[in-house]
Amino acid sequence: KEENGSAAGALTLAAAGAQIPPSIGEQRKVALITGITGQDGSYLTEFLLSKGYEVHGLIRRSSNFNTARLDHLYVDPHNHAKARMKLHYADLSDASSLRRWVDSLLPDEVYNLAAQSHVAVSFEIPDYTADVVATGSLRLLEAVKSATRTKPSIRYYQAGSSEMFGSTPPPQSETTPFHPRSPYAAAKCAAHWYTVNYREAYGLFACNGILFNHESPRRGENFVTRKITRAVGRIRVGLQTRLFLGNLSAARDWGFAGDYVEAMWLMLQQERPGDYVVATEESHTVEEFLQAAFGHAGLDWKDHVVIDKRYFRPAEVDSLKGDSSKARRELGWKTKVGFMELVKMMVDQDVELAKREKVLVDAGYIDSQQQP
Ligand code: NDP
Ligand code: GDR
Repeated sequence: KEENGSAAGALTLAAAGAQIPPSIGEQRKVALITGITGQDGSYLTEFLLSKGYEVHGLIRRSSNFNTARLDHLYVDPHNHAKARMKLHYADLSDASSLRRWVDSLLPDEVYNLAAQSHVAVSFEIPDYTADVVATGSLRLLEAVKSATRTKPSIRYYQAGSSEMFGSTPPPQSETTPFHPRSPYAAAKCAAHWYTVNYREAYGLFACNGILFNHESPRRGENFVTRKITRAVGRIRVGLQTRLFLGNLSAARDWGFAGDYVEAMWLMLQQERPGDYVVATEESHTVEEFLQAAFGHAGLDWKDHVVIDKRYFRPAEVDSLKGDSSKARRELGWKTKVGFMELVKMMVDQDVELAKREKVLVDAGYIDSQQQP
């Protein structure tokens, strides 16, 4: 993979699998995704490519390549005939970059997934979190609004979060009041209302997905589920003994990310725009996740977990459990992967990953890595 020197200054990738041509007389749909290098961005890209879309992703500059979750989709950038995924540099903090790509691509659908998405980190960098999550969404909405003068049919998806419900008790639905408990959640509330406002004020086809936690083997390693399954893998092969965690009594409604990106797309295929809760409607504590993950690997979590105050948050969200009846009824969406299946999928993959790490550690190529 290398940076190409084309005028667009973009990396060009394409689905490794089959080329899906548009039907005769039909134009290929174009999607623009912010946050394409993240967990959801990679699943959404796979999903849209499988539907025959041309996918453009906005990535931010990094001193390291940050496209690891997309590498399996990579095709030589010179293979223009097959390139259906293209990456461009932009940043949610840079309005001009957003406007440039929206204007030049005039996409059919815009998915705003980019965010400083870590709740605990948002207490450390509140100003930056607000700039990217709240004002960044506003910048993108402005770019889309402006582009609708040329192409009125552009549709916009905003990645909202169950964190917006915060301390409001479950079950949480579209009509449940928000009570955010972190700078991240407050910023997501602002983005939510900007999106509603642009729909009401300018008639924009704009939807808020209020997604509950969704995980996968591609989940960032400092979110609690993946932190646990990475530790299980390493403990299983002897690379780690202890796992430091914070509050084990918080309850979350955990689903599979691969299922949730379909709901994003379905929202943009409706006749009218709306806001939808997407959840499994089942809730488990962090301790239950631990029990399930360690148990699946034949381990006892109590032998390894150490409570570390550092991982407690200044304000916690105690209990989340969604009511996604509107999404089931109007979108025909339902979750496919259940809690135990999700835990097993993540543990199995992380045990395999740890086995590969162990080979490199034993050969002296890498140090036994510490947990994030
Ligand atoms: P990730 O943290 O995995 O991905 C976030 C993405 O945003 C990455 O591609 C990241 O780029 C990008 N990004 C961060 N800052 C900027 C910036 N300033 N400009 C441009 N891009 C930026 O998140 P997920 O995939 O898990 O979540 C996707 C979205 O859904 C987020 O908005 C998140 O807040 C929201 N959400 C997630 C839920 C979940 O359970 N996963 C639940 C509800 C909402 P880089 O790779 O360079 O870091
Ligand atoms: P969350 O996910 O805050 O729900 O936000 P996270 O996995 O970070 O925390 C879930 C719960 O686990 C507790 N916890 C720990 N969390 C982390 N990260 N690390 C620990 O060591 C640890 N120990 C206990 C937390 O206190 C919390 O209660 C995720 C993100 O993806 C958001 O972007 C998204 O909007 C919401 O889900 C829905």
